[in-house]
Amino acid sequence: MTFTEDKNGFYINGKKFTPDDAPMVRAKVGSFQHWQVVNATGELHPMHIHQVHFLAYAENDKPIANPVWLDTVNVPYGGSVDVIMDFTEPVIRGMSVFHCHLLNHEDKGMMAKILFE
Ligand SMILES: [Cu+2]
Repeated sequence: MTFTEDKNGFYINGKKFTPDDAPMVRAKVGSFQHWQVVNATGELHPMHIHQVHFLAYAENDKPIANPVWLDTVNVPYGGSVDVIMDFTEPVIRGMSVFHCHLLNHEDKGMMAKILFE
C-alpha cells in the first residue's frame, strides 16, 4: 500500500477515503499477508490498523534488528516498511479500517477499508 498526498488531499493507493467505499483489501481470517507500506510523500505517516497487529521486519528494504508486534508503525518519508499482517485471531470479523494515524491526514482521506472474511 502507498501513501500519497497533494494539495487536494491524502490518499492510500491513489484513493481518497469516502464512507461508502467498497473494501480496498479482503483478508481471510486465519491467514497472514505481507504488506509493503510505501510513503511516497515528503513527510512521515504512521500507518495504523484496527483489530489486528503486524510484525514490522524491514525499513527501507533493510532488516529491522529486533522486530516487534505493533498496531502502528512510522513509515519514513520517501521510504517503506515491510510488515507481516496477522489475521489469525479467530474473533476478527467484518469490515475494519487502516489509516494514517495523524488525524488531519485521516480526515482528508488517508484511510481505507479492509474486510475480514
Ligand atoms: Cu499521514
